[in-house]
Amino acid sequence: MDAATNSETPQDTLYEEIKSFFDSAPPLKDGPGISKKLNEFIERNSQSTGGEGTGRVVCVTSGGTTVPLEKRCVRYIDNFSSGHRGAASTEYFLKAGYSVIFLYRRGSCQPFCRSLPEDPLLECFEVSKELNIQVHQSHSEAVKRAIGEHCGAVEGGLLLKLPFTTIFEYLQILQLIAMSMRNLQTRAMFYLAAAASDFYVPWKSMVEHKIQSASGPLDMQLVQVPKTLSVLRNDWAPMAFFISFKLETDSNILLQKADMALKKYKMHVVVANELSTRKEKVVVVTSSEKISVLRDSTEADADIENPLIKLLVEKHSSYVEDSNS
Ligand code: 9Z3
Repeated sequence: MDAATNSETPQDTLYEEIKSFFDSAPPLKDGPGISKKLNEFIERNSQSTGGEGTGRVVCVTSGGTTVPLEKRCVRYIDNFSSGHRGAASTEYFLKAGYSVIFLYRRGSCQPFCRSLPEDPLLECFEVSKELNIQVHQSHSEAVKRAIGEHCGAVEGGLLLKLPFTTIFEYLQILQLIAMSMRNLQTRAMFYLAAAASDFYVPWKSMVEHKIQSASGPLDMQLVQVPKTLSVLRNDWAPMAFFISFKLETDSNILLQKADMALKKYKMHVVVANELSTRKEKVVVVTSSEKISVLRDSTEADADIENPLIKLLVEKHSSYVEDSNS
């Protein structure tokens, strides 16, 4: 071992792992086009016009990342996330006056579509005898509202939607978003609800073609995805307000793990949720308190993201005020 290796800190090792992850990742399709959209979006939305949320931009990540097993990908590892949390939260952030960059898994739940049936095109529309297409009476209010609110947000320039599929695309786009949001300083927020893979197959050690089953049992090693949250927080957007999520299936370790994440990654808030109850209850963990947020179970249509986003907007406001004083 030489002297340089001996003096390497865990931080140096992390930077090397992250550099190697990005260097070996397949090039992002249309990176310059995405950066252009981001810069225009931030330019348009960074002026504060007085209201509480205005001039603030939140990056909401949503849905699960895939881990390809082959370069010409036939098979991949995936996870359960539906993207419901991210889509619903986006709607409430928009209502609170924020502009939203919605970084979502292709095909996952979309803002303003939650009240529509699973296959809106086939279930909401009907073809008349004269071959005109019209909205089915029973869905007309929901369709009008969804289209109206969605168009209002996208055409009004308040919602920018960027899709990803793989863990590579997710982290590459997240880096571009963070860079574009730097000048917003404390008015930038990251709300990291996506379920990002912990393990992956590095691109350089990935086979080109479909893995053959005739070769017997599959024996492959996955390596850990470098802890990008740490560089996102400390280097890419050091002034932003950070909210990450901690998901567990064992409720006995959930709060302890959320506390650990809060300290390790210097998050401002960690939202702790358990898989089976995630739509009913979450715990908002900060360095000074743990607040349970519950869905209003007396109302059939109520969702937990409504009170959750109200609370998080308050926390962000205090953060902005404290850093101004
Ligand atoms: C979450 O915990 C989200 O709340 C859910 C939402 C993914 C559970 P759905 O998309 O579910 O509405 O179906 N997201 C973060 C999950 C995660 O992977 N967190 C990492 C961890 O727990 C830390 S970044 O270790």
